[in-house]
Amino acid sequence: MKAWPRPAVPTLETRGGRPRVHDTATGALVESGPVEGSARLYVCGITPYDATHLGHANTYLAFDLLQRAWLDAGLDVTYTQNVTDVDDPLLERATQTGVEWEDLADEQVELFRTDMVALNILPPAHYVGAVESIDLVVALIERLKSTGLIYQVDDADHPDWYFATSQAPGFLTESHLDVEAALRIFGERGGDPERPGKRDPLDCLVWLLERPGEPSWPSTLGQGRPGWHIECTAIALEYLGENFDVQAGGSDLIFPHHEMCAAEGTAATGEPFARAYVHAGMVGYEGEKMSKSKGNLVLVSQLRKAGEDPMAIRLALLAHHYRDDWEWTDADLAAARDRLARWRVVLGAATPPAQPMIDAVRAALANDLDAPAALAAVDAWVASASGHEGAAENAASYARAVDALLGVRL
Ligand code: 5CA
Ligand code: ZN
Repeated sequence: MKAWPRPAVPTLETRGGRPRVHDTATGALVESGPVEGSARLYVCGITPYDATHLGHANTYLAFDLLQRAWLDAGLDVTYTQNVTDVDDPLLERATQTGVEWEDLADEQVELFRTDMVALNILPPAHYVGAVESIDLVVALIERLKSTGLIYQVDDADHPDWYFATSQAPGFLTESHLDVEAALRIFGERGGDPERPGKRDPLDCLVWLLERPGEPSWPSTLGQGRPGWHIECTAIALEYLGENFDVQAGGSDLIFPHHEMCAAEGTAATGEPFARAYVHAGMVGYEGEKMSKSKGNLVLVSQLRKAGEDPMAIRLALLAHHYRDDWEWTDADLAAARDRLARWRVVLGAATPPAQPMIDAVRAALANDLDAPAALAAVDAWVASASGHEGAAENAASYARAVDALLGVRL
């Protein structure tokens, strides 16, 4: 699938260090990325039926900061993102609204691309849909058969294929949930713990056999379509390989999604799936998590249509630490507009050297992508710069650094 155009990232005169990020699996801050070479990142992409709300934007922005920190440390980045372009919620929405599911997906993916461009978010090198990955998914399930962990559910009408998650090495070491909590959350987030005929209630679907009126593809497993988790496992292994640096997404993916991906990936390769699992907090609105299913959405495209500067939207999101859960209000945007205006005032002015501020921004971002601390460092420099003696080149270095490290174009 085509991603979106890559914006220029200014090169700075000095280099930052490797960032540390919070790894969900160990609960610790870990050095992320290799010492040299290419950092490998997988961020779970959208299910394209109602994009792009500010929660999505916040999650992709968090991992955009991670990429920028790696680039600033002199590393290359290999970034892969999927698109869940065939799955139950997409098919249900298409049926409800009387459109073809492919058209709904195409339209929403295109909207997502334009939102990502507006927000100055770096694109993945591999932007990969589930539909175009059917062969990869089937090959991975076939490979997993040798582990004895793949079976058909005991259901004469629909003997769908499952992965015996609960017997897989390392299962529940990413989320650290106990079985009771895992069962409850599995049922809430697209799982089917109650389905009769499974070996264990936590086992997950990998290949759904054909259902009337639903899309399906021929395969050695029978005519059908992929389950959700195996889609990301197959795409990540193909485009990044095993034991890649970071698997990322919102915290709603800690379980079951990333736990299942890790279990499938580890069972298939005998190696850890990812080195670290990094999760962004949930953005809420009007008292609940912002979600398509609840319909309490603020869309990036709506704000843009209303004339909002995308850089103000970006700053409004950056004002919250990526791991925090928080609730969007109009005051966030008003404060971001003011900040953007203050930051723009010093452009072209004679200012003091920007390097101490750049060092402070780098230190903040290297410490678990602490964007609020980075914004505070820029605020302090901007405040000290007004009416100060100095040189115009300093303001140019400042603008380059704010673009390169924070993705804010002044
Ligand atoms: N296609 C799957 C991942 S493979 C999926 O979760 N799609 S999604 O469209 O529901 O979400 C896309 C990304 O946005 C995921 O990383 C998800 O964790 C994140 N996300 C969804 N809702 C929110 C929210 N309210 N706040 C922050 N991030 C969110
Ligand atoms: Zn995913």
